Amino acid sequence: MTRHTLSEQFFRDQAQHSASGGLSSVLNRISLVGRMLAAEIMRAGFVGKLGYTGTTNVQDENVRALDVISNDIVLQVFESMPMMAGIASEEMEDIHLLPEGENGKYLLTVDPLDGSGNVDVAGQMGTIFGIYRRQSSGKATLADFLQAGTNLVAAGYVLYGPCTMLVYSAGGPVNGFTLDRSIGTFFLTHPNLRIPEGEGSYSVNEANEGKWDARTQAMVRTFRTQQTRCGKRSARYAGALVGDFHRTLLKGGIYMYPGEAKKPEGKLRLLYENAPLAFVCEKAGGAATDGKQRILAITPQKLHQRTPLYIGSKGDVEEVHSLLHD
Ligand code: FBP
Repeated sequence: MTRHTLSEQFFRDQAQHSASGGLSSVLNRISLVGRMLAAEIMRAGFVGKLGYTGTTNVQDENVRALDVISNDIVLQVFESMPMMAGIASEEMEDIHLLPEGENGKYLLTVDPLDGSGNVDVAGQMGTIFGIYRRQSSGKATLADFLQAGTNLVAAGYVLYGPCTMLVYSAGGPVNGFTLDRSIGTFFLTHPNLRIPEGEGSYSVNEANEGKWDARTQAMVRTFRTQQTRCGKRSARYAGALVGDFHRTLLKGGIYMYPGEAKKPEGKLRLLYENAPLAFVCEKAGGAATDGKQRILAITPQKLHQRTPLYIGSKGDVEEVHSLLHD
């Protein structure tokens, strides 16, 4: 098998999808974040980094040591990058402007460690990222970050599991790279990923059933009792959005995080979880909505805005819509 490296793919992206040299450098830094975080996760158990810090973040969630470490790694890697103007992170209340990035043309939205609840059970986790071009000049402001996902120039994720993978699109096909830890290099292993139709699992936290409205309960029951267009299908739930989405991307099916009667916006964040994965899913031939509209068409009003998420095979997302609204 020809072993294309990430760098070689960047140059292909540049040629095919007018990804400028700056974007390739940004993606290269994302791969550095992935390599550094993979190493931190692997040794966390040896250095007492599996637990909590005793603090809570802007999401009012208990913060784990690795949440802080992963956010710090993102800041370190991009701190001295002149083409990056600023970062919006799940772990930071406000946008973070980069000292060297006054004239930078890119913005990074990131969930540094998605699924961090899996830290102490050696479960899957991930880093989710989106890259935007600034729409203004001068010092970046919050308004620069509040862009719809249709403006994304690149997006993807790093998956930390039995292997470490980087999956992204720079506007063209979705390509998956696997880290060869022995030499610290990502190699192309999953070229031009396309999400299968008519097969695969459904993925939702069914323990939340009592919190959903009646239509949502009935819709999920249709999947559970195998009465959907695909008939027999398994339930799978990794407890980490990146892990559940990656399986859905490769095997087909759907991941759902519905809104709840008391929390209609649901749990997952638009800017640095739902929109980047929706970008990847659509580039692979799938669909992603909030149960009504395309995730990518939603312009965020707030940095940490949440939306329900239905993401996966186009036919499954369409079936969810008809079960919820017809
Ligand atoms: P964070 O870990 O970054 O907060 O992400 C939220 C998340 O952990 C997703 O990765 C996962 O899919 C979901 O929450 C699980 O939520 P729940 O435990 O309510 O099913």
